[in-house]
Amino acid sequence: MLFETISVIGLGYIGLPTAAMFASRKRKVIGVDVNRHAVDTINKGQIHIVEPDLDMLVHTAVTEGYLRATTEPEPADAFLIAVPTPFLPIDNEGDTPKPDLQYIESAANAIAPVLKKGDLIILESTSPVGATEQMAKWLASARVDLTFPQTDGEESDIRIAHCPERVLPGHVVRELVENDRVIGGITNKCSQAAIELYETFVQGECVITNSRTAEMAKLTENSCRDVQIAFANELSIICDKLDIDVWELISLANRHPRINILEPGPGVGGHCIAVDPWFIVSKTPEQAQLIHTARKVNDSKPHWVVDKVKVAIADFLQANPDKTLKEVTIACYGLAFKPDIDDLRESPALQIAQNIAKIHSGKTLGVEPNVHELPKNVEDIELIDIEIAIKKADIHLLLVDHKEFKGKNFNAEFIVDTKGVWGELCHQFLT
Ligand code: SAJ
Repeated sequence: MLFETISVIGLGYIGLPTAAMFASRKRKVIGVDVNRHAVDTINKGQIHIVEPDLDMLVHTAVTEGYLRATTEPEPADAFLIAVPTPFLPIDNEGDTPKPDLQYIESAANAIAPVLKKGDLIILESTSPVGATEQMAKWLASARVDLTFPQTDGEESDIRIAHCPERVLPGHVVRELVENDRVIGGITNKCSQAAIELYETFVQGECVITNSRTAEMAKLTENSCRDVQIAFANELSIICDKLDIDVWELISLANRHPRINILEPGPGVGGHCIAVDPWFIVSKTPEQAQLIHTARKVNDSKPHWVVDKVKVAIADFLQANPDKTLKEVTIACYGLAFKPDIDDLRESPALQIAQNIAKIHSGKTLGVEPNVHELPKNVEDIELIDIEIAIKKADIHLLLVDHKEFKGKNFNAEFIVDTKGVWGELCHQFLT
């Protein structure tokens, strides 16, 4: 079987690099997205997202004629669905977030009319267990003239598999090629077809399982990381109480040959680690106790940091009785959701800076070397250069360990350091 034409539905952080990767192997790729701006940008050979090396890849793919974007699905031999799986709106504070499969359903309904016998459909979106089977049902009810693997097994007209993406933002282009892939076909032939497709560019091993295990594997990876970060975050709170430097503690414990504690921080952000564990919790609330608790620990960390800033403000005012609260300036260093990226979405650092700006009557400054301007809805935070912040601020709050902040040597009395970057310089060292 040769996949001459491959269609990628959803041209975001996963879909676009994947489409470009197939195109780089001289496959005809049709990218589909409902976002007209994204489609127009890609067709000009440009990109609408930030990811190292992707601009060149897309530019070459488009100018050589292997990649084209459109808003309407067209016939293809394989369809990869890489659309978001966000939460449904939450009614009450404290409710367990539940996954929203509407984008998968829309994608299934959009491609159904152009499907033909022999086509392969792969769901790449991170999904709750059972989502691939659900998608297969949506497709089957939209195309009663075709047979599907959930009912007709190996003899079906259409092949379906779940092959979750597992690439790290910032390293997507390399990891797409190098990482092993979990291949969860609804039948064995579905898995074999998916392997044939991925072998176009994947150098890692393609390992076969069923679709439900593949879904759970992806959720497990991100939940495992979330639980481990929660452990580090909890340690940082315990150490603060016991007057112990958590960074020194972790580096000592990590000298044990079987211990590898991750880093504490201001909380867990991004669109994956802070989201995916809820897909397990919402499905098995009674059983997923540890995973649920980890989510709560990580979600509570930004509030803890804000409380630490309140203490620092009180300490500052006590040491400077001539100053009023309104005259206290706080600088927040780093607003992205992790180091050395420009992505502000679901960022605990930005959440903390915004909360401080809301409760603090003085100035809140933001230093984010990776962005030129803040989103319009971010009010009350003045984006400024690091040197000016160092000079102007009374309280220095380090939220992200961007490379620009490391080794920055300045003398300040009131530092709240959530990443242990300025630890040695701090008079007031908080974790
Ligand atoms: N973080 C810490 N301490 C750490 C490591 C991370 O606080 O020791 C924080 C980061 O600052 C960030 C958050 O966790 O706010 C998530 O960052 P990350 O680098 O751990 O992960 P993501 O969200 O960029 O990408 C993850 C990856 N999953 C795993 O490493 C298991 C990636 O491989 C997945 O493909 C991606 O989620 C995804 O799309 O699901």
